[in-house]
Amino acid sequence: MSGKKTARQYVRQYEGPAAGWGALKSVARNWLASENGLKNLRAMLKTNQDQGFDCPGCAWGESREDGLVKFCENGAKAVNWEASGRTVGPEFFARHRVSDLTRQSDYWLEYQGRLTHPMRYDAETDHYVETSWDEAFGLIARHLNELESPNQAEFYTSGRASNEAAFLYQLFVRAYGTNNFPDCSNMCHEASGLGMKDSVGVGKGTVVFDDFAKADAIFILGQNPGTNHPRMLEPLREAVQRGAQVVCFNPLKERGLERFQHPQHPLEMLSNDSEPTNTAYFRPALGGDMAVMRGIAKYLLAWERQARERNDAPVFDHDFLQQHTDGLDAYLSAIDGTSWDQIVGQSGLSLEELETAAKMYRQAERVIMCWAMGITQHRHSVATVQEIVNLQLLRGNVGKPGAGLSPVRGHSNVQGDRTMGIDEKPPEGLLNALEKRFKFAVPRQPGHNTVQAIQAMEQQQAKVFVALGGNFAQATPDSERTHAALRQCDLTVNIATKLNRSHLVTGRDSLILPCLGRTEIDLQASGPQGVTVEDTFSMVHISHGQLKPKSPHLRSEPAIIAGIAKATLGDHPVDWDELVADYGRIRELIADTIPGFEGFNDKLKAPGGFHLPNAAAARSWNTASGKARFSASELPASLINSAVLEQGKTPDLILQTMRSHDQYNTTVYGLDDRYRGVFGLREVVFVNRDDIQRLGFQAGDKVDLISLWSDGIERRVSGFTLVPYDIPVGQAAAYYPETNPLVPLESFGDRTFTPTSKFIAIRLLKAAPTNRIPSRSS
Ligand SMILES: Nc1nc2c(c(=O)[nH]1)N[C@H]1C(S)=C(S)[C@@H](COP(=O)(O)OP(=O)(O)OC[C@H]3O[C@@H](n4cnc5c(=O)[nH]c(N)nc54)[C@H](O)[C@@H]3O)O[C@H]1N2
Ligand SMILES: Nc1nc2c(c(=O)[nH]1)N[C@H]1C(S)=C(S)[C@@H](COP(=O)(O)OP(=O)(O)OC[C@H]3O[C@@H](n4cnc5c(=O)[nH]c(N)nc54)[C@H](O)[C@@H]3O)O[C@H]1N2
Ligand SMILES: [Mo]
Repeated sequence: MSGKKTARQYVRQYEGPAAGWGALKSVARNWLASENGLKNLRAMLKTNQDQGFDCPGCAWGESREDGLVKFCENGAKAVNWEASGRTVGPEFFARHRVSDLTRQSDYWLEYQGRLTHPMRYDAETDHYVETSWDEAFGLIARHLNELESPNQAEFYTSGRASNEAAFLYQLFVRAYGTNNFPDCSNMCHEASGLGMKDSVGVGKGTVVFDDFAKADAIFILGQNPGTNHPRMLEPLREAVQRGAQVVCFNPLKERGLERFQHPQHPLEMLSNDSEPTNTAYFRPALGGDMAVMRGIAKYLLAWERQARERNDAPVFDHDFLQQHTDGLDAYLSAIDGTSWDQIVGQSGLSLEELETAAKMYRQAERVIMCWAMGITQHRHSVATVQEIVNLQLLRGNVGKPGAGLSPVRGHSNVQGDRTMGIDEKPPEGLLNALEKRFKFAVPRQPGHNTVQAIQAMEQQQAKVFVALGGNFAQATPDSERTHAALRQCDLTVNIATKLNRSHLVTGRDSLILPCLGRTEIDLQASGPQGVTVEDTFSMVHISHGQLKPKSPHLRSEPAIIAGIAKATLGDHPVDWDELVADYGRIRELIADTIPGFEGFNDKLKAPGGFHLPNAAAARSWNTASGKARFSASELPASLINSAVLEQGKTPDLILQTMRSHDQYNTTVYGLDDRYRGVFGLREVVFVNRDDIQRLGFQAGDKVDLISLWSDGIERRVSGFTLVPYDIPVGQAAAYYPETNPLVPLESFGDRTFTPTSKFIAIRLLKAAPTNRIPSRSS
C-alpha cells in the first residue's frame, strides 16, 4: 500500500495526521511548560524501558524485546505533568482560602504543581495547614475506630496505584472490616469484566500485543486510540499496510483512526506523509453497537444457512461451537427474533453498511475486537459486550493466535488493581486465600461500588471517605449531589500527587497526603524500590522511578497506607513497617494469595516481565457450564431510559461525554483539542449543523445543556459554545468532567452501576447568565 493518501475533507480544521509533527510540537510545548524540561527529557528516555518506569499514562502494552524507546505524545504529557517543576506547599495554602480555590478551574488547580507536605483542613480559618504524618495517621485512625461499623467508611482507588500499593490497601481495609472498594473501574470497564466473566470465564482481554500482527481484521468499537491509546496506532497502521482490515465503529470521525504519522519514523516525518489506520469506518448511533453486532450476526446466520443449502463451506466454526460453547440454539433464535427494522433503527447504520461490515468480518480468519468507553458507558453495556463475544464465538475467534477479545483498559494499572483485590464484590477464592494466609475473619458481605458509595454518603450512612489517588468529586456523576454528599462526611482523605477539586470538597475534617509519583525514586530502608503494574494484555512488569522526589516530605503510596494501617490496627495482621522496608516482602504476600503470582519476585527478573495465565485464551472456560456461553439477550426496547420517557419528555439530542486530546481524565493539560479543531476552550458542545438549525440556534451561540430525568432535579451546565461538527444527526458530544453535573446518579448500566456517560438525554437552551468559572483562569 502506498504511503500517500489525500486528506479527506471534514468539517474540522485540523488537516494533519494523528501523532507526527503536531504531536512533537505539542510535546515540546509541554516540556517547556513543565519548567523541568531537560530532566524530564532524560526521564522520558527511561519510560517503558526495562530499568525505567512504566508510563503513567494508559494501560496499552508493548513488546519490550526490541529495546527501542517507546513513548507517545500523551505519555510524554503525563510524565511532564507529574514531573512539573512547580510545587504547592504550606505557603500556597496560607495564601488561598479553600473557598477561593474552589472558584478556580480544574485546569488551574492541577497546574499549580506538585503537592509537597501533608496538609490538614482547618474549618475555622478555611485554610489547609501543614500537619505531620503521624498526626495525619492518628486523625484517620481516630475517625475509623470511632465508627459504629467499618461499613461506614469508603475506600476509593484510582487505577494508577501499583500492585504493591493496591494489595496493601485491600489487606488493610479488609482487616479493618469492610469491602467498600468503590474504584475508577466502576466507571470504566466494569461491563467488560462482568460480561466476559459470564461468557468466557475471564474478565480480562484474551489477546497479547503480538496478536495484533497476526490478525486479518481488527474491529475497533467506541474507542479513540489516537488520543487515549496513541501507541496502538502503530500496530493498526501496520495491519493496514499488510492488507488486514481495520474496521472502526465510532459516530465521530476520530483523526487517529483515520491517519497516523509515526513520530519515530524520520522519513515519514520529513515528507509529511501519513498512513491510513483504517480500512472502513462506520458511524453508529450512540448505544447502537449491540444492534450493529446483532446485524452482523444476522448476516452470518443467513449466509450460514445459504451455505448449508448449497453445500458450500460453512460460515460458522462448527468444531469450535461443538467442542467449546453452549447456548447456541437460544442465541440463533434470538437473532431470528430480532427484526432488521429493529437492527437498522437502533444501530444507526444502513443494511448495506451492516452487510459490508459483516463481509469484512466473515472474510477474516482471525479477528480481534477492541473496545473502550463507547461500549461500556451505556445502560445495556453488559449485553453489548456479550454480543461482541457472541459474534466472536460464532467463528471461533477466541483463543487462537491473532484473534480474541480486547477491552482496552484505561488507567495504567487499573487491571492490576482488580487483580490485587480492589473489588467490592470479591471472589470467594480471594477471600479464602486472605483468611488462610493472614488468619483474620475477612468481611464476606459485598461492599459499595462508586455509585453506592455516593448514595451512602448522601444518606449519611458513610462518614469517612479515603481516596488512593484519583479525583472522585469530578470523575463521578451528578456533581452537585456528589459534592454535597462528600461534604457531609466526618473525614475525607486524599492521597495525591497534585491538587484537584476532590481536595476542596472537604468533609468536616480533611487531609491531603502527598505521595511520590511513579517517575520518582522510592527509597525505603532496604534501598530504592520498584513497583509492579499489569497492562491491558495481562503482562506484569516492574517500574523503577528515576527522578529525585519533588519534596523530602513525600511518602510512597505503600508507606502511606502502612502508616494509616498501623495507626488504625497496630501490627495486625502484618508488621506494616517491615513490608514497606522492602516491597519484595509485599510481593511475597501477593505470591501467597493471588493466583498467577507464584514466585513473583523471581518472575520479575525476566526482561519485560511475565504474562498472567488467561484461561479463555487457552480455550479453557471458567464459566458456570465449563463452556464459552452464548447470551441470548434482546435488544433494549428503547435506548432512552424509561425515567426520561415516562415524563413524556423528548430530548433535543443525545449527548456523549468524552476526552479531549489535552487531558488525562479529570487532569486537564491544556485547553486545545487539536484533532477536533478546538483551541483554547473546553466548554463546547459538538452538534450537527442540521440540528443547530432545527433547534433554532446558530454556530457559536452560547447554550445551556439540561439533562432529562424523572426526579425533578434540574441538572444544567451553562454557557457552552455550539460547535458545528461532523457528527450524526441527533447526537451531541462534549467534554468530561465539565458535563458530569448532567449525569443523574441513578442513570447507570444494568448490573454495572457504571454511569451512562455516553448516553445522556439533553435539551439545549439559550444560555442564561451565570457565575460559571471560565477555563482561562490560569
Ligand atoms: N491521553 C489520555 N489517555 C487516556 C485517558 C485520557 O483521559 N487521556 N484516559 C484513560 C482511561 S481511564 C480510559 S478508560 C481510556 C478511555 O479511552 P476511550 O474510550 O477512547 O475514551 P473516550 O474519550 O471516552 O472516547 C470514547 C470514544 O468512543 C466513541 N463513542 C462514544 N459513544 C459511542 C457509542 O455509543 N458507540 C461507539 N461505537 N462509539 C462511541 C467516542 O466518539 C470516542 O471516540 O483512555 C485512557 N487513556
Ligand atoms: N462523564 C464522564 N465521566 C467519567 C468518564 C467519562 O468518560 N465521562 N470516564 C470515567 C473513567 S473511564 C474513569 S477511569 C474515571 C477516572 O477517575 P479517577 O481515576 O478518579 O480520576 P483521574 O482524573 O484519573 O485522577 C487524577 C488525579 O489523580 C492524582 N494522581 C495522579 N497520579 C497519581 C499517583 O501516582 N498517585 C496518587 N495517589 N494520585 C495520583 C492526581 O492528584 C490527579 O489530580 O472517570 C470516569 N468518569
Ligand atoms: Mo477509565
